[in-house]
Amino acid sequence: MSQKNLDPKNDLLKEIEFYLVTDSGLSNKGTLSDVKEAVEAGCKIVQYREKDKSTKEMICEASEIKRICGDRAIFLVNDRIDVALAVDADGVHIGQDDMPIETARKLLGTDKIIGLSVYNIDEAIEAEKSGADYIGLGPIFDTATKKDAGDGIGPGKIREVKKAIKIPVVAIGGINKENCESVIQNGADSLVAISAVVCSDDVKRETKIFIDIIRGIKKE
Ligand code: TZP
Ligand code: MG
Repeated sequence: MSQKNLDPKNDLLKEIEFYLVTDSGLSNKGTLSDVKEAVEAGCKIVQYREKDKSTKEMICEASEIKRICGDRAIFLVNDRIDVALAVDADGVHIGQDDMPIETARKLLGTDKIIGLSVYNIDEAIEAEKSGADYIGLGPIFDTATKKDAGDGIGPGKIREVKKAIKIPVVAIGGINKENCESVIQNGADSLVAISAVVCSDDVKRETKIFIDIIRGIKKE
């Protein structure tokens, strides 16, 4: 599936700065409010990550998120390919223990975006080979948000992974306003900061700050 590198999806995903991943457990004002505020702030990609709700509730919420994203942001669903298909999301984000990429691709088709979580270079190379449109690399720093994420790999690993693959690299895990510069300076195309954004009392303000920092560094 190396023709994916020529796909316009690749360019689109490289233009993204701040990537919102929802977390209803950590959220201060709720998932829908977080999505709305982040998209209003200029966030161009949203991943609906929900671990505690029924399929029925997820389909309902995912439809709302899709509506809020509209033409302004790409909308992906974490893990649940069935939910992504049910609401015709733009794609999915899956992990190493989820459905193999090739199977997910068969279900979703070539137009949909598939992102894969990876922890190291070998998994990143394998992700690209199997047709992932982008990788989520991390945790970059230690994080309490995902209990089984493992130890932070450090921002220097982003540079090594970037050299090894062509698909976009989204950095995730323990990223905040203080350490995000090093993440972009090491070559990440975009970054996720869950707790740093959804725990705040002003998701719009925090998202804007991240976008400004990332844009500033990318322009340097
Ligand atoms: N995958 C790897 S680390 C992580 C996920 C979902 C959690 C990131 O959350 P935070 O709060 O930005 O550290
Ligand atoms: Mg997963």
